[in-house]
Amino acid sequence: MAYRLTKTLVTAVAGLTLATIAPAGVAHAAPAERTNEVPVLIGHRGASGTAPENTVAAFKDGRASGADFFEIDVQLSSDGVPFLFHDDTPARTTDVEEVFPGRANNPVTSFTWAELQQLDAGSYFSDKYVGERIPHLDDAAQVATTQTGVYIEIKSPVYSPGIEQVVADELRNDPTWSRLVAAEKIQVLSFDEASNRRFAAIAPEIELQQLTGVVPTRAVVESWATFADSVGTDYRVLTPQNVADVKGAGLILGVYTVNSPEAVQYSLDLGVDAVTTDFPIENQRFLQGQPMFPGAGVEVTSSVNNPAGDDVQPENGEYVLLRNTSAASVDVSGAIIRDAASSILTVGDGYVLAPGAELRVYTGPGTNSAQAYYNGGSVSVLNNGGDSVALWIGTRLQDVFAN
Ligand SMILES: [Ca+2]
Ligand SMILES: [Ca+2]
Ligand SMILES: [Ca+2]
Ligand SMILES: [Ca+2]
Repeated sequence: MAYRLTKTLVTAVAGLTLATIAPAGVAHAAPAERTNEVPVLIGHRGASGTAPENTVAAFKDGRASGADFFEIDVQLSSDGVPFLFHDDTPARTTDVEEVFPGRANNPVTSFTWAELQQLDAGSYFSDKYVGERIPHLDDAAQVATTQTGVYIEIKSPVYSPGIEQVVADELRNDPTWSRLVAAEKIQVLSFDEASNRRFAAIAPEIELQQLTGVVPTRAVVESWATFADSVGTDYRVLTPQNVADVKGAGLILGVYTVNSPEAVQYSLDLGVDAVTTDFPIENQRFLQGQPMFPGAGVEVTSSVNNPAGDDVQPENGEYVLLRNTSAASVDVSGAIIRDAASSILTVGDGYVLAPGAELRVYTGPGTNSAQAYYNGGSVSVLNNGGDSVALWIGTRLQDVFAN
């Protein structure tokens, strides 16, 4: 199947030059000066770095970014309603334990639509989003525009039998969706190859993406080209050979979940066509050569995810390093460090960083000092396989770091 959505790759400002940035987190080549090519930009789960994932609030952040798409995850309720939710259970991102005690670790697809509507899907992120509901599939179409379309991931289709037909019918028969299809602003994705093949048979007119944690052999990639238009994969393990294999098979290449500007630049230098990020607002600024974090004074300069020995241990466990890179003192008391899974570290009271001062923020226990604050936790927060962390002081996003 030929790729029909050639973008968008030419919408950038002519002569655009990205700011040179220091490599951090991942080893990569010096940033290239970019000309007028920008990648397709996609907001992950809407914009899950700045709003609760897979909610209308996150879709609105995705739209506000001006990105090319925002991404959603669709599943079927026990009574067959397509709803938007990432995890297989409601435990992490809803108040299910209060509303339906004992059901937190049940499959989210075992709930009826009416039950799902009783859950709060926003308060896990912050009090600002109390009352956000789990959306219906159609809610995404209501927010999307012909500028910012929708990547529809069919999530865990084995638990949502028949979902391919449900999605295909919506895209064809609901005018709010079909106008987006006509504008080439819809793409359907899945990690599940059998589901993708079913979808391609039902709706060959829709752009289709095969997701994969690791790009397989060239022969397998070429077999995907018989039903898919693009491949989406993890930038952290992507190799130049993978890039050559995907492009050699005639497929467009996208990567996830690319949160820091350094990681975006790294991906572009590898030659990817599309970048999915939890922070579309900030990374759109980056791609346009604008300051990503205007007014920010404190940066995340390092993250030690997997120290020698236990990751969470007294005094010397995993930590995130902050530095005041501004010319003024900054009060970081109450600052929040949020990782990609929305796990949170905080900074205690009384921490004011002088210009140039650093602070290590630990997950585990220890004795607080001017240079170290300990959260006293007993469970690792920072994913050893690579994570991203966002630093918030009050409502201002200060920095995003990925390793
Ligand atoms: Ca997804
Ligand atoms: Ca509909
Ligand atoms: Ca370790
Ligand atoms: Ca860790």
